[in-house]
Amino acid sequence: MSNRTFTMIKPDAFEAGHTGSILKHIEAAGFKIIAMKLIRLSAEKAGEFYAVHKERPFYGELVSFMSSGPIVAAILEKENAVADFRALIGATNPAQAADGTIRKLYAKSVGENAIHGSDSDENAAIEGNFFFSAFERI
Ligand code: FUP
Repeated sequence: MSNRTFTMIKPDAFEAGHTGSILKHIEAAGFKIIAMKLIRLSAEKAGEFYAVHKERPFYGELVSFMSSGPIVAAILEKENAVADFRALIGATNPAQAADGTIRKLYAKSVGENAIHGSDSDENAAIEGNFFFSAFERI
């Protein structure tokens, strides 16, 4: 059972002023913040982060959206973190996200869907390491 996951509050949610509300949801669900930073990704860095989607038709839009404004990146800790966090954020497409999930509450569309959550323990570690060095986490 995993105990850490990685998240990003995406440019749409940050720009709309939902950062505080989203962090409140995350903490209320029992996740502890282990590391956190506010940054803006370059297109190059966003492309690197989403390299797994390189061949997908939405890759260009995804890279330009994710580098369009600031994001909040964080490592979160909780028992069963990866699966529980995926449940908390809801389906990729907010139209299909369950009531009360972060995407249902704050996401605009499948492309601009407010928040990221790692989909496996392996990716949680890779993604956390992409943003944070050892001295940046507690
Ligand atoms: P998720 O794991 O829920 O973030 O979803 P995916 O890994 O499948 O997709 C990563 C990101 O690509 C999504 F957050 C938004 C973008 N995307 C699209 O823009 N269009 C799609 O059809 C699917 C994903």
